[in-house]
Order: sequence, then structure tokens, then C-alpha cells
Amino acid sequence: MKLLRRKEGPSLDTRVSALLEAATLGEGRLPEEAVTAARAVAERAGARAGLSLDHTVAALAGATGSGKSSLYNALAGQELAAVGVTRPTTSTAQAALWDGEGAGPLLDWLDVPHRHSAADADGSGLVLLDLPDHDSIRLSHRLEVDRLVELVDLLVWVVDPQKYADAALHERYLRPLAGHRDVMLVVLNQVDRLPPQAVERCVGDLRRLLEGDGLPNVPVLAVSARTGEGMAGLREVLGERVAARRSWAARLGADVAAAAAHLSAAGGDVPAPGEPERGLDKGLRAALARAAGVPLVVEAVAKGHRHRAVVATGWPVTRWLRRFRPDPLRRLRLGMTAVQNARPELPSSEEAEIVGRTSVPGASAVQRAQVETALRDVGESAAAGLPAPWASTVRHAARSRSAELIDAVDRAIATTSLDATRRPRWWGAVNALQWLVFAAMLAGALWLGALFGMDYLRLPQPPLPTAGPIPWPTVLLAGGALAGVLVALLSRLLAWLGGRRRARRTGRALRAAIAEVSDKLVLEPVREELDRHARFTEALRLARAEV
Ligand SMILES: Nc1nc2c(ncn2[C@@H]2O[C@H](COP(=O)(O)OP(=O)(O)OP(=O)(O)O)[C@@H](O)[C@H]2O)c(=O)[nH]1
Ligand SMILES: [Mg+2]
Repeated sequence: MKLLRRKEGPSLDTRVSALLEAATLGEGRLPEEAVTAARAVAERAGARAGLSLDHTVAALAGATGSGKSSLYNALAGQELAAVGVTRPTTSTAQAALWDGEGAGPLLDWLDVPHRHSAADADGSGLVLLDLPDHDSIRLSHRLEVDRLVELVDLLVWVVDPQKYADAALHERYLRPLAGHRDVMLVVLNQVDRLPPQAVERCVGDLRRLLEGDGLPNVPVLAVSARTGEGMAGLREVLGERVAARRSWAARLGADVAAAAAHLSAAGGDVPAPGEPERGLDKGLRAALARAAGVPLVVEAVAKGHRHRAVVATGWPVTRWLRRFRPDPLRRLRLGMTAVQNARPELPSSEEAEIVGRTSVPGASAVQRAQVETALRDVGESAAAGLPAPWASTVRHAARSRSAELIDAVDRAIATTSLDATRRPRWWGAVNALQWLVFAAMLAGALWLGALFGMDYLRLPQPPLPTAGPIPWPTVLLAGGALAGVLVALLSRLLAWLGGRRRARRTGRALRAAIAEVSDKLVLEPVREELDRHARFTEALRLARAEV
């Protein structure tokens, strides 16, 4: 589009694109009628801008008998249109062309096949349309008028002294077109029928009515097609508009503004509340944590840690007993990779078939209901302050992926808790120490056993080394046993502390993982919708040239 750039504010081109963008963003959110209307305006703007910009299409519109055809003839300088006594007379639009070269495609687009060349040479660039009556008893007339009133560059409303206050004109056309005041003229025709002093009063009254329509400062011209009074003034005003070549852009600008206002009314242009509050999903995260059994997992992590610590570092004499007890963490099928998790020797319950699922007990009905409520709360608070259609889509966005939520949280927990089974390095060292101490104890026991056997067989006793007063084998046996138990007890204390720390750390990691899931599945869609609304509002502002 080759469009003129205004001195200030965005260009028409920019505004049309903005309107189109607003329509696209409003799609599926706002009433379809408003979206379609905005698209139609954008399309029309593109079409008009692609046609002759050297021509200004002005339409004579008004009630039957107001004298449109008479004015048309007077301006053209010849009897082109039939002026009748039977009403209505004009049934299809016709065009008079002044220097009509290049106006053909424009009139094709307007779908006005009846064209004449005007005899009056003064008016180069003007395309004048004589329209049927807007208040016609014939539907086809009204449709033709409505169609062309939407398309032309300049609207010339023709009224007469009797019917200038007609409600049909003011309510159906003038008031809704208040935004088009820059591309409108009002002509009070037939002033020859008024006594001279009444003309001014009549014009004043008409001006007041127009002000009431939201059309102050619209030029009002008192003319008579019959006597030619005021016609020079009308010719002059039309000539100025044609010479300026601005009407088409002003008209389209007004159309864009009107369509944007319509979208705005349909979708509300309350500015977006911006980014959703941080921590908006706090309640949701807590509900998800409860529903996913985080407290249970955290407890199992602590217990599991202690359990494995005893297996690894306990007194070798008794630690094997531990193996008969299940690992509390493994029982929830946590801390295993998906491969381990899917191993066939695992109980083939329903969940076991789904790789990577935990066996944390499923959320109770109450917990699920709490998640639902929390989800609704997120939607509600994100939608607060938004106009109705957008508020509803934001609320919907918050719940759009809720079906995946519980599963995603469960997966996050399975992944996050993998880390909870890492073995601390000291377990290995203590284990080695335990076996060393155990070996010492065993050596002592064997030694004593050998001594006992030799004594039984009455063999001579070999010399017995002593540590102080106590013989070495006894030191080894008793000391080994004592040291083993002590090391086991100390390890148990350390494992208890370690379990607590690990549980805390796992709790934090789980909550972080849940926050991530909630952000991705709940807040992200909400943010997207809020962003869409923000872009919609911004596009509308631009389309209405409010910058
Ligand atoms: N006295 C007087 N009569 C006029 C004037 N202009 C038009 N007329 C008469 O008003 C009647 C209607 O004029 P038209 O020009 O046919 O009116 P129109 O607005 O085209 O009417 P439709 O085609 O039916 O919509 C005709 O009898 C004209 O002679 C005027 O300035 N003064
Ligand atoms: Mg007519």
C-alpha cells in the first residue's frame, strides 16, 4: 500500500496492520461479528488504497425528494439524472466524472456501472455519486445506499427544510458516523422555498441537531439547486476536498478507528494487568505437593537413607538382618531409574506397566479437589481486572493442561528423588573399617579357640603375648566386638543426621520440581493468554492512533 504519512501519529498503513493484528488476536476470544467487521475494514482499506488516489468519490445521500439528483445535475452542469415528481425517483447509483481518466477501476470496485462525463470542466478529480433515497420504501434502495455509504471517500448529506430533523437520518446514519466528521458535508437544499430570514434560523437549528449527533464543525451549506443560490460555495468546498486528495485516507482512518472502537467495546480495552503476580500459584504448588505425597516421600527418603546406611555400615554380625526389611524408599519405587523401575520382577500391578511411575499412593479425592480449587484460584486471580471475554479465556488457560498435571508432578518426583539414593563416600570407608574390626574379632576368636583346643588336648601352651595384663586374643575378640558395635552406633547417629539433611534437601528439590511443572503447565498458558491480551490492547491503541 502506498499510503500517506501523517505529520504526527502512526501512518494509515500501520493502523490498518494494527487493526488486522487486533482482529487476529481477538479471534476465538471476542464476538465473531466484531472480528469479521474489523477484517472487512482492513480489507477495504487495502483495496481503496490500491485504486486511484487522484480521485475523490463524493456521494450525495439523503431522503427522497431532498433534491440529490437536482444537485447532481446542477453540479454536473447538465441533466444527467432524472428528477421526478413520483417518489422515489433514483433507484440505482450513478456517477458523474470530471476528468475520469483512471477512475474506471475505482468505479468497478464501487460497482457503479452508470457513469457520465460531466460537462462542467471545473472539478477535475471529482467522482460524484447520486444515490437512491436512504429511507426508501424499497429495500434495494436502502441496501444500495448502505453499501456505498461504507465505501465512498466523502459523504454529502442532502436535506431539505421540511425533513432535515428526520430521525431516520440522524439516528441511523449521522450519529453512528460521528467519527467520520472529517469526511462529511451537510447541504440544506431548497432554501429558495424559505423566506430569507428563515434560512439562517433553519441552518442554526440544523447545526444544533448535528452537534447533538456528535458532529460539531461539520460544514453546513445552504443551497438551492433550483435557483443556484449557494452552489458556488458548495462547488468550492468540494473543489478543496478534491484538491487536497486526503478524503480517502481520512475516511479509511475513521473506518479503522470505528472498527477498533467496536473491537474494544466487544473485548474491552482495559489495559492488561501485566505479568501475573509472582507466587500466584503458591497455593497450587502446596496442593500439588500434598496430592503427590511429598511429605510421604520426604519421610521415606530419610528412612531409606538410614536403612541403607545400616546395611552398609552396621555391625557385620547383625547387619544382614536388616536386609529382610524392605527399603522404605524403594517400596515407593523411588530412587530408581526408569529401567530399574520397569524390571519384570517387580509386582505387575497396573502402575508397574507404566515406566517411570512411582508407587506413591494416588491423590485422595479431597486432595484432587484441593488441586482443582487451587487451579481455579490461579485462573481467577490472573483474570482479575480483565474484561469478560479475556477473563474467561485466561481462566480457561489456567486449566487448559490440568489433565497432565498430576502425572507430570509424579514424573518430576520420580526423577528428582533419583538423587536421594546416592551413597555417601564415608559408608565405604566405615564398611572397610567394620570388616577390619570384624576380622580382628574373628582372629581373636580363632586364636582363643586354638588355645582352648590345645588346652583340651593337653598340648603345651605356646607363649601368650599380652597387652598389659590382658592377653592379646582376648583384646582382639572383646575389643573387636566393642569397636564394631561402637562404630555401628556412631554410624547410625551420622546416618540419622544425614537422613534428615537429605530429606530436607529432597523436599526442597521436589518443591522446586513441582514449581517447574506448575509454571510450565499452568502459569505458562496463563502468561501466553495475558500476553495475547496485552498485544491486542496495544494493537487497538495503535489502530485508534492513540499514541
Ligand atoms: N424548490 C425547490 N425544489 C427543488 C430543489 N431541488 C429539487 N427540487 C425538487 O424536489 C423534487 C425532488 O428532486 P430530486 O432531485 O428528484 O430529489 P432526489 O433527492 O433525487 O429524490 P430521489 O431520487 O427520490 O431520492 C423535484 O420535484 C425537484 O424539482 C430546490 O432547490 N428548490
Ligand atoms: Mg434522485
